Amino acid sequence: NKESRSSRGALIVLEGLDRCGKTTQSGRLYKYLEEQGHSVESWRFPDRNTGVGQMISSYLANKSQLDDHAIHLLFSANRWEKRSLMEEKLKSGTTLIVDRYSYSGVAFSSAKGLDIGWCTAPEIGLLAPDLVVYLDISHEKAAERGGYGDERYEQLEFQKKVAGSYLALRDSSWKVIDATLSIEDIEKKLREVVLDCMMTCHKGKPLSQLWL
Ligand code: 2DT
Repeated sequence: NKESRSSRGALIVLEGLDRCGKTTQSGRLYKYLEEQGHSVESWRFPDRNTGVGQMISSYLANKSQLDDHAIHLLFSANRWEKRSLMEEKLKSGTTLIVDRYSYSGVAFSSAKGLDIGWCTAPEIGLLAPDLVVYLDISHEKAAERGGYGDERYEQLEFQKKVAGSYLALRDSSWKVIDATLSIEDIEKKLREVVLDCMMTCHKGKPLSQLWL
């Protein structure tokens, strides 16, 4: 109907340590929402398909070296290059499920020792998520799941630091879900918070900007 066409989609972000189940849950959520007849897309950052994304991908695979600040700015640029499309999609009524976003940017770079204020600066003005879901798991439990690949950040000690950075970034608006629950239980909790958020956006909650 006309009303649902003119209402906007929701910007849903999933965050958490490597192996916390973000990708599995984004996929299941996407499938569910689509089956329910919603207009929905599944996104992820880094988006490795762009030119900037290819530089990031090569860095993560240890095929190139970059200064910590430089790679931070590339991750940020990778979000900026998708910003207008993101806004267009949301305004035209499409809900976006995004696997990692600005918080990964700040958490991973500040885990290397970069100043948090410096890390957030280039992120100012990106679209603010309507919902951030944090899939909560300790770095030890995540590592027990195995399947850490060979990418640069997939190491126990570093993931421990990232967990600390996420903890510093979390605020009361984040929905924290215990990532050690069964896939089905997590999925159920996720659906609840997401449908609730989509309803608020549908009712006219305005889009806002990050870190302002
Ligand atoms: P995936 O394994 O999820 O593809 O992530 N990262 C990600 C950053 O350091 N900064 C960022 O801004 C983003 C979005 C997290 C690849 C790795 O890149 C890290 C893991």
